[in-house]
Amino acid sequence: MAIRADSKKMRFARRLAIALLTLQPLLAKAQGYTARPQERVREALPAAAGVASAPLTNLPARKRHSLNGKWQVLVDPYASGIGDWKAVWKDRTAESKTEFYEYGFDDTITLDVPGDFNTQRRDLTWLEGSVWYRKAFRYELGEGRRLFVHFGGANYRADVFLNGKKLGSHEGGFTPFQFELTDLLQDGENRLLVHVNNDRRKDGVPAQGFDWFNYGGLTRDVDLVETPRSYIQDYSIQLAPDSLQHVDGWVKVAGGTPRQQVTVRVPELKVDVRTQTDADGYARVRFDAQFALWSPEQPKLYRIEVSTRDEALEEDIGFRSLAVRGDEILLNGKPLFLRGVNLHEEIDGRRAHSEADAKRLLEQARQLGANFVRLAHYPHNEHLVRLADRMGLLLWQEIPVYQGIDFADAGMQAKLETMLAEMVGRDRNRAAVALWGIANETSPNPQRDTALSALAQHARRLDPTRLVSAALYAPGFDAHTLTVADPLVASLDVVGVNEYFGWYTPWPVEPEQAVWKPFGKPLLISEFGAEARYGNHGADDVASGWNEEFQAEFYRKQLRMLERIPFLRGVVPWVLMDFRSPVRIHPFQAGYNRKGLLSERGERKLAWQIIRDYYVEAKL
Ligand code: GCB
Repeated sequence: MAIRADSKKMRFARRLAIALLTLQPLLAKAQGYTARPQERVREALPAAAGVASAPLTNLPARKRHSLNGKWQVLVDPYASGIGDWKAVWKDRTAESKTEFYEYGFDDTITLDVPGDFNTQRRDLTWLEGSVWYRKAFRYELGEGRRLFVHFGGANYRADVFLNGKKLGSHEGGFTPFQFELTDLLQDGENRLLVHVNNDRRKDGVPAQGFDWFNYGGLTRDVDLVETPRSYIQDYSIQLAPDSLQHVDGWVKVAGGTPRQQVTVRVPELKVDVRTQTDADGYARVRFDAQFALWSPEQPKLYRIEVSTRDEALEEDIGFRSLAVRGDEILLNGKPLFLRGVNLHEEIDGRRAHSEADAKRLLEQARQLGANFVRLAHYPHNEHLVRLADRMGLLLWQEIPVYQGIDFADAGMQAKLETMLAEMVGRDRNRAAVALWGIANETSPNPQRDTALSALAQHARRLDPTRLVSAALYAPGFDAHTLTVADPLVASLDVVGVNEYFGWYTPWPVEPEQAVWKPFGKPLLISEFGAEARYGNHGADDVASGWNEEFQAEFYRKQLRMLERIPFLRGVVPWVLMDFRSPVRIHPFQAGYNRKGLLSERGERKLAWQIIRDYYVEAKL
């Protein structure tokens, strides 16, 4: 943290006072919230994309002070402290003899951040309600510097306060957000208070019914991030669509004047580009280079330097191209088959959150022979995505548009677009991310069709360099023919289909006889799977036995069908590991969805080998 001499601090305070006096008429208009609203951004040049809050990109390269660690907490199951009655957010202590407040923080109840609250204290296991988190910190901010508090994710809704003043709220459990603290910092101690609520909501994304554990709390890293007055907010340094050597990107500089000089360098390739910001703070970046292209076989990353007069950031970025040609997916111009696996962000019966967690999970995927991981059913933490970049694992990343979304809700479209922008904004420079998933198992109807086709367009505006997909419900059977009739197919680049023939749906014909009707686009089987409890053995044709033999046979049969689909471009078994789900109430399930190829402890079921052989030996 910056420690400054007092005289400098006083000069700064004086200047600030003068600035505040000048700004008074404007400030008087700002009611209630004193924090600066998030900068509104255009996500891509030159497209007229929507607007969204824009957390700083590339946190690892910034001057940061981590707020991870123990936070004091107050458990508030009925969210009684959020209104004016208890007003926990005012964070008061009694000062007169007659005063008292029905809340208080001390060090006897604390929780680790990052981490879900449900698994850290027994009494919080089933909590779907509110927890107040409090952290005190001191920060000496130098003259001309800015400070932000950045949250990697808080499930589901967060209201953030500093020293009793509201900074703002954020909805959505899996994407980053931030608030500026610059003008609100106090000398000495500052108190950050976060009200996190994980109620399942009818208008939520996901909505009220979902097949995973609703881990609540400050589940991801929290950082104070310091920047200069004018700072690099975000950038996209990516190959132009359909090009293997031309970069067409942009850098967004916030808080500065137009025509600022921006430099982008790739020292290894002797690239040195100088460009200028426009009136909106965007500088376009174009150059050609002979890249060693990123691929799962060769996940080459280049050190990129982005700088202005005030700031210099470095980041490792891979360059690769993704495209669709007819029903093929092309990586760097060559046809690609995705040997995938689905993954939940869970490990050791808790929400995964660290790089070490990510490493354990992705290593398992690699041992299976996968080159592709579908991050179900929400954006996973940034550590994992960055690691996938280095390991050479392609990713499908999706927003939690899961069964039961209320597309009729008036605020829904804006919510979906914001979530999508937050996900894309965080990971737009990650070579690993190949597909943006916009939905999983939503039933066609006019409202949903309109909403999701608009969302697909929004994804393309936000990021023209990746492919847009969604996981659709299983096709219908007519005699031997399977037809994917969902109108959303028209809006997607790659069509994901979840099918559970042989588990939820009986096989209407023998797998070899099933004929999939082509629809002119690449097909991924984005889910297929059956349950088995690890170590449980029995007949391979009795589903209710929950045994490994049944699960293995399920996959053998499935592969007999899948091998016969000419336009199949990838398979993604459901799921890598057993995961917690309160809707799984059979004694053999015991609160776990048991469709894992591995148990929750990483033990290999028989089905693991079936998929591994298919991936490794068949050399697809
Ligand atoms: C699905 C869902 C997934 C479930 C899975 C299951 O279709 O997309 O979230 O967990 O089926 O096991 O039922």
